[in-house]
Amino acid sequence: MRLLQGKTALVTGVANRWSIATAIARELHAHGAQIVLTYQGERVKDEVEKLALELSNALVVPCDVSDEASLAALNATIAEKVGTIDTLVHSIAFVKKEDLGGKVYDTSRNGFALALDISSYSLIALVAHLRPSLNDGASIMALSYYGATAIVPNYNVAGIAKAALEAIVRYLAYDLGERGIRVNAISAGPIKTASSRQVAGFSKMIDKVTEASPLRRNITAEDVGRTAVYLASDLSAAITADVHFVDAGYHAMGMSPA
Ligand code: 0WD
Repeated sequence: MRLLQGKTALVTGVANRWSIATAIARELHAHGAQIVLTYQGERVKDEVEKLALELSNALVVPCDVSDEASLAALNATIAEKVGTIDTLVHSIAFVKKEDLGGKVYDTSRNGFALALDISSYSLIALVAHLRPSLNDGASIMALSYYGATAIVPNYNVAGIAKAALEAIVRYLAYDLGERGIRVNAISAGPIKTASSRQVAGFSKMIDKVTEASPLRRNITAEDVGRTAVYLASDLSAAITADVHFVDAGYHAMGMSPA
């Protein structure tokens, strides 16, 4: 069944083939969605264009979420080239490497502001600019992590930024609910990507989930992609303001097995 036939999905955050956004774009496309990809800068443009070719020549648009002019230009390009969108995927985060380890009390004011700006405020900024291009009944989703609500050593300011992101998801869900627009977070288990490798001790986190989760396995980016299909589709029409865990159940464990 092509759940997303006739829908258009804008997917941010593709940096390379390991990006979670890459798997999400592939799964949305496999279920019939027309895809629009954004890329942050020239550094990743080639990789994103390569992916676009695989996805029925997806439209590729530059977008740096820290730049208001870039966000305004994205909305103008959407309006001109595809009209409106039904799905918006926020798969963006940035934290300085020195803030992904050590002590939270050593986080600089500037490092904190940068992390919250790119990883959290960016969802508000995207919605503010793309609001005219979002169809009523659209679905918005943002990628989060368990470190938003529980202590995950070394995740530090990234966890604080995810806590803000999850709160933003709830408030946007309220604001946009009057148009039937849904806003949810996917809280994904640990997946090896360019960003996650920056977290000190990251591979141990994967081992931990594999050993201690109810399903006794870790998750893949494809697991996240398929959840994104569900959240983008009408199957999840009554689900909003939610944080949906795709972590093999790890978040529900109160204690590791002996
Ligand atoms: O274990 C993981 N990998 C998890 C990731 C577990 C749970 C959640 N997540 C989240 C991340 O925090 C992020 O929100 O998933 C999202 C995607 O992360 P990813 O796929 O793990 O990482 P990556 O492939 O690096 O994509 C993140 C991208 C950036 O990549 P690079 O590597 O170039 O920093 O976010 C984008 C950029 O493409 N990005 C921006 N996009 C627009 N404007 C900006 C910006 N200013 N800054 C970063």
